[in-house]
Amino acid sequence: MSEQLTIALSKGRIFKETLPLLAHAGIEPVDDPETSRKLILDTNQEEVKLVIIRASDVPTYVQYGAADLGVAGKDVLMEHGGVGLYEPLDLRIACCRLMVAGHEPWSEQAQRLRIATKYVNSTRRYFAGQGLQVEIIKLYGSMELAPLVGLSDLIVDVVDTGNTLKANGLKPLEKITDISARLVVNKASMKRKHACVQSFIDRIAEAVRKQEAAA
Ligand code: PRT
Ligand code: MG
Repeated sequence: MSEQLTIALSKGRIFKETLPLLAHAGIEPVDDPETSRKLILDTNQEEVKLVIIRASDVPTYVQYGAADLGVAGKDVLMEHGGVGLYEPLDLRIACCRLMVAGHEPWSEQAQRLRIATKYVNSTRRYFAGQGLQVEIIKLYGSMELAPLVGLSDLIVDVVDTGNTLKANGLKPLEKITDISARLVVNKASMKRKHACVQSFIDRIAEAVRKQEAAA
């Protein structure tokens, strides 16, 4: 690899679960983003840098070419819309489900449902597909609180173990879709740095296959 490659990642589960895949591709960060305040991390490969940003900002950085590649949840990508991005690889990490949750199943005769979520586009699309016009209340976090305080009838959020729903007296009601993290690539980088980007994708794909085989 000789070309400069910038990879956008978010802290937390995406970073943790992407590390072994990067390691398989021979890339190891020099700093730990959980303890370092640096937003650009060097790696053992001089030409590879990691930029550490909010999960929901990853598609935007890659779309505008501020990063050549990135790792983002399918939930985030569905909201972003995928403009300017290729999505060549399902990394099969950070798996969860996008779900409708609430106290009780909703009935058809209920008045216009109020749904709290940060996934406004996916929520509108899903309920429109059910022939339901709903009122969507955009939140940025702690969606589980909304039905408890009467802000909404339902929520749409990602669920892993379901423990957070349970702890707040909510039930998973309907699965909208399965979610996992995807590798995304800036369309211009895919052309301009083709050999380098393709070789990175191939090595990560092999790492995913090995990880799957070992699971
Ligand atoms: O935290 P920040 O606002 O910066 O962004 P973020 O919350 O989107 O980032 P992060 O790191 O929490 O999640 C990154 C990606 O991981 C998401 O976009 C999903 O694709 C994926 N993922 C996988 C999850 C979960 N599992 C998950 N459980 N994202 C969030 N959660 C939340 C869930 O909503 C619940 O509130 O974690 C909580 C615990 O889940 P349970 O069901 O195990 O209790
Ligand atoms: Mg979070």
